[in-house]
Amino acid sequence: MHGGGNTSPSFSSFSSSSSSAADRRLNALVRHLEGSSLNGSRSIAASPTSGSHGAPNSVFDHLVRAPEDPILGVTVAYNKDPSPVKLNLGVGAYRTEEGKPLVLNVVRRAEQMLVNDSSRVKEYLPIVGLSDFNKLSAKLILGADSPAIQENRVSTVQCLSGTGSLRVGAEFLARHYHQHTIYIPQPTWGNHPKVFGLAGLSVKTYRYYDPATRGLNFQGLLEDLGSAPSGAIVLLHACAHNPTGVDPTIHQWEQIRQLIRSKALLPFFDSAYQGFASGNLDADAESVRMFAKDGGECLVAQSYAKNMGLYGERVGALSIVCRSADVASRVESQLKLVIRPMYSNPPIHGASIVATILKDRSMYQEWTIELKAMAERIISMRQQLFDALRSRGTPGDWSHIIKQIGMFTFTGLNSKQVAFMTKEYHIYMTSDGRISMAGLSSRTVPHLADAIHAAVTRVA
Ligand code: KET
Repeated sequence: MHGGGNTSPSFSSFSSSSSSAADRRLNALVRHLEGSSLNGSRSIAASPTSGSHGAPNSVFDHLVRAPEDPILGVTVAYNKDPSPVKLNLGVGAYRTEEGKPLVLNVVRRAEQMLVNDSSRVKEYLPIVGLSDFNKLSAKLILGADSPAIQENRVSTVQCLSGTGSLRVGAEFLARHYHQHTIYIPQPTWGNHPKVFGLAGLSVKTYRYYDPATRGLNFQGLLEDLGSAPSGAIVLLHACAHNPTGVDPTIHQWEQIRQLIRSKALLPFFDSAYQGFASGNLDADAESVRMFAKDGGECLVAQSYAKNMGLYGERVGALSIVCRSADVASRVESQLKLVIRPMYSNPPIHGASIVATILKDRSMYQEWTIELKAMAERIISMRQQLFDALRSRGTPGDWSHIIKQIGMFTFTGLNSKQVAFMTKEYHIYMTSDGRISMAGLSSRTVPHLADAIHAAVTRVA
């Protein structure tokens, strides 16, 4: 137990990393690896002297091939398929109507400005990253008028996109927060349990999605968070829940907030899709802002992968909203100790692009217009797919396609139907039936609708 036995969720006292934290981390790692061994990613060590196929012995001879990642592995399989009609609806990455990746005009413009500025150098950034980027990122998610920002109660560090921000936040909590249980929604983004488990947190789930209604299981959510131990960490998707596309209403968010605060749970927001749910950056940040405004503490991991199309630049931020400026500055000092031995300091290019755009009024404006266009194209794909299934008379109620929001539709197709669609129609998607609407276009909707129709009529 850290924090001098303090059981309230506050960061007011710290101890340096102790052996018990290290033990927990190691145990979590072992548990994770053992769990994976069921899928064949770990095997019993073979005798180092027993060579096979006449090749010299390797100290890695005992390794079996690990399975591909459930999401990124879909792209690997897609790339191997020679079919001209193949369609990748696996990873959540935006494509144009022509099926091409999109670099936003405003991003090109910012990059051009950066390249033309010969005063720019390639020195290391500070451990916490680019200062302008951090301030602007906090403002983007918490709002320009955020009291927490005005009172200097927010500590923000630049991290390696959303994933890196979650991991740094998780490592920080495992070292310095008194509760090590994190509740994640069921289902959630497949990487969440691994990120938190490997950081040394103990992962539990709360009910979130109701397959019967294809909507939110609000009662189940309230019950599960209501029976969570005081102080437990709660992972919340800020908007555009992945994979379900189901978000609480504002009224439901308010009830969740009250429950979380009344039980002194610690909210950890994952904001990977700000602007993608509604097309409006402020509306999509409303859930986070409700929590930041009430004076309580929370963590927020932000990603610019989707909303600025900066996937491969790995640019994101972790903000920790604290009770006081003094706590926030101590939090930051400890975040530096998490980051320095992990990757020392973050890369400069992506964060410079973001800062250039966020600090210039006209570039910011241009970004919001391009972002809205992406969100609207996704929304129009929902309507087109829904209409296409209706016109085919595909059995079932497909209204969830137009009700869900964000990048994904959680179709309700089972893993056999998904496998059938991949085999017969060369359509690639995750086995849980999630499709990335951002990978679809008017040209490919009929092919997808044919495949779904065949799957639900021919495969149980
Ligand atoms: N959180 C959520 C909810 C999320 O869907 C993703 C990415 C991330 C964080 C991390 O994104 P980053 O690129 O680290 O900023 N999701 C898509 C890509 C992936 O799996 O890596 C996806 O679900 O397809």
